[in-house]
Amino acid sequence: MLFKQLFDQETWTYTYLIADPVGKDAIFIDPVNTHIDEYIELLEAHGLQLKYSLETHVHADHITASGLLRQRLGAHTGVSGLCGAESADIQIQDGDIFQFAGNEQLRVIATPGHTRGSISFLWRDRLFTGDSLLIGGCGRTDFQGGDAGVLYDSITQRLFTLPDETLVYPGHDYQQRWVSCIMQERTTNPRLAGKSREQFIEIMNTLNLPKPRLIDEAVPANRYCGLDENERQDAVAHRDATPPVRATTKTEDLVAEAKRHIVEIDVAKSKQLLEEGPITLIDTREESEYAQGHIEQALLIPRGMLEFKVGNMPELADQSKTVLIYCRSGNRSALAAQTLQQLGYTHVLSMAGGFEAWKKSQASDRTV
Ligand SMILES: N[C@@H](CCC(=O)N[C@@H](CS)C(=O)NCC(=O)O)C(=O)O
Ligand SMILES: [Fe+2]
Repeated sequence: MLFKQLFDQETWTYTYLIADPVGKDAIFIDPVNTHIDEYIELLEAHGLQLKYSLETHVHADHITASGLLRQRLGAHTGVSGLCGAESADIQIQDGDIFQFAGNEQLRVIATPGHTRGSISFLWRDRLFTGDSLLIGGCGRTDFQGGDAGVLYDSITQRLFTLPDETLVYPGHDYQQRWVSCIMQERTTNPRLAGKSREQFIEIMNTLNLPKPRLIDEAVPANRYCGLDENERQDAVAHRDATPPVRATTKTEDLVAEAKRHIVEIDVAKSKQLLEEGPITLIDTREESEYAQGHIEQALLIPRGMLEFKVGNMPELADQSKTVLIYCRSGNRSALAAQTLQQLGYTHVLSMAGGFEAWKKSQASDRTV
């Protein structure tokens, strides 16, 4: 097998290539968009066929190359179903197994904590931890649904229980270290070795790190596999044309599942509530859609920005205030409503039929 650890100097990110030089199947883990040409050259040099481009999480510090690899090479993109990146081909779940190169298996271990959707991948004796476990450290837990207690549980219960000799390949290293192993991290990682859950939480909650430089750009873009707004339409078209590669959750299933957990109201009821107030109205479409027309008092929070913006908006400070969300047709808003509920909002509503239905009802109001 061919295994390469690649490094992005700008963001200190490691990208991994695992490939079969005979059967030609290849997988990328955490590719960085600025290296797309280099990746293609590398694959071509070995005559490889890129089967999957997978993410350990929605990154905050760099933009992924997954969307470009899908566009250029037809690779299937995969990211955790808990990341809100519905344009990815595969919504990865804990325990999933990616079969490649005959009998090779890449196993998914959910390791939430750095972000809600963080996962690690295990291939043979090699563990790709993303930012869940770094060499002598771990990812921060102060954004994207991060939680220090949850990260402690992920690391101690899911990763430190793997065989001692398992090699740890992190998502970053800021001191030019390349690889570690489970025993080394379990016994010497200063944040974890001999530390209780409470001590770990205390350490993580007092890090006071500055925001990653690219966070405002990277998080929304990575929700769309790193593609910009103009490229996203193609991405969706590609997704729909992609035959299911494995029995994992597709976007339609996620929407149906969300709708089982949230409350939908029709346009007439929405109008009534808006008249009665007080209520926060959110438009969760993209900026370009909002610019072409929106409901007057709606706040724009594109779906990809939701978790990220929620903490900074005074209109959303009170989690018990009613929030009504709409999108174009009612699907994205259902997912967004479920996300807000998971974040602790208690009165969240999604407008069935979305802005399309709203416009129709305005038109019929006028003809009455
Ligand atoms: N200086 C870097 C910081 C990036 C950063 O905060 N990285 C996250 C991972 S997305 C982290 O957890 N870093 C751990 C640390 O800095 O100890 C930047 O601006 O991009
Ligand atoms: Fe990260």
